[in-house]
Amino acid sequence: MSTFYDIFNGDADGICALQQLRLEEPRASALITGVKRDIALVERVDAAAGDELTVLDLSFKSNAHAVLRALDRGARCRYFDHHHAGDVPRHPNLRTFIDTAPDICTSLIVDRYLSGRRRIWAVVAAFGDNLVKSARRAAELLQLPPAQVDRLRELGECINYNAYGETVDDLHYHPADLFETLSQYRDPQEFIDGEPVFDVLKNAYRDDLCRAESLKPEPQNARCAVCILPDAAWSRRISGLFSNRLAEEYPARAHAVLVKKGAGYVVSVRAPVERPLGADELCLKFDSGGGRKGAAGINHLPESELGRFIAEFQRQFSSD
Ligand SMILES: [Mn+2]
Repeated sequence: MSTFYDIFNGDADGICALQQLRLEEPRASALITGVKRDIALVERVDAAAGDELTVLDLSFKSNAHAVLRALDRGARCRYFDHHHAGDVPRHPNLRTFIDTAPDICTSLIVDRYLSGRRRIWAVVAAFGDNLVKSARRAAELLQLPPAQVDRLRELGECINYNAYGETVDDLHYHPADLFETLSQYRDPQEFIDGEPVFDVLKNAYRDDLCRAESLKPEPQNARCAVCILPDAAWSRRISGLFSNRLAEEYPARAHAVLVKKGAGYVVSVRAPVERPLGADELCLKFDSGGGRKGAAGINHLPESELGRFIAEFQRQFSSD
C-alpha cells in the first residue's frame, strides 16, 4: 500500500499551504515537520515505490538529495517552495512549483495552483512570512473588511511565532499538532473566534515579547545596541521576532541579540535597516559565523569571546 507524506515547514507559510491543499484534496497522510529552522525534512521519509510526497516551504537545495533518493525508489513528489532552489533536476515523477520572487511565499504559490480557491489561508500565511504588501493584495481580491484583515494578520503572526525555537521542545505546540487542530476549520475566522489554541499562542507571544523588552540592551549608543537573553525556551522562541521589532523601531541602529547557550551564546546581528550592510563582515570574524549583508549570525560564540565581539560590533557600526 502506498503512503502519502506531507512534508512542510512548521511555520505559518508551511502550515497554511498544507491547509489550502488538504481542504481541496482531503487525504490521510503522514505529517513530517519541525521547528522553522529544521529545513532538511525530506530525509526523514523512508519512501517506497508508489508513495507520494508533497513538500511545502522547504528549500529544494537542502532536500535535493533526499528527493532524488525517493524518486529513485519509485516515489512521486510535488514540490512547492519560494526559497533559493539550486539545480532542480527533470524527472517524470517530480513536479515542482518554485518561485523565488521576493514578494511570493509558498502559500501564494499554492494559491495559484488552486486557482485561488482557499485564498484566505494564503493571506494568513503571507502575513506570517512578513510579506505584508502581498498579504494585503490577496486580501483585496477577497474584498475582506479591514478589521478582518487585521485579525488574519494576528493569526499569521501567532502561527509563525509558534515555529521558533531550537527544538520542538521549546514550542507551545508541535507544528504537526497545530496543523491537525487548524485542519478542523475551513475558515480562519472560526479558528480565531472559537479555538483556545489561538488564545494560548496570542498570550504567549505577548508574554515572551514583554520579557525580552524588559531586558535593557547593554552597551549602547545611537548606532548600536546589544541585548543578551538568558538560556531559556522563551528566549529561543522570541529572539528572532524580537530582533525584527528592534530593527523596525530603531531603523538607524544595528542590533545584536545574544541568547545564552551553555558556555557561550547564539548570536544574531541585524545591520541598521537604513543601511543594511556589514553584518556578514562582522560575523565572519568569528568561527561559526556567517550570513548576509543585512542579517547574519554566529552559531556559537564562546563566553571568552564576548568582549571581542562587542568591541568588533561597535567598531563595525559606529564609524561612518
Ligand atoms: Mn515561507
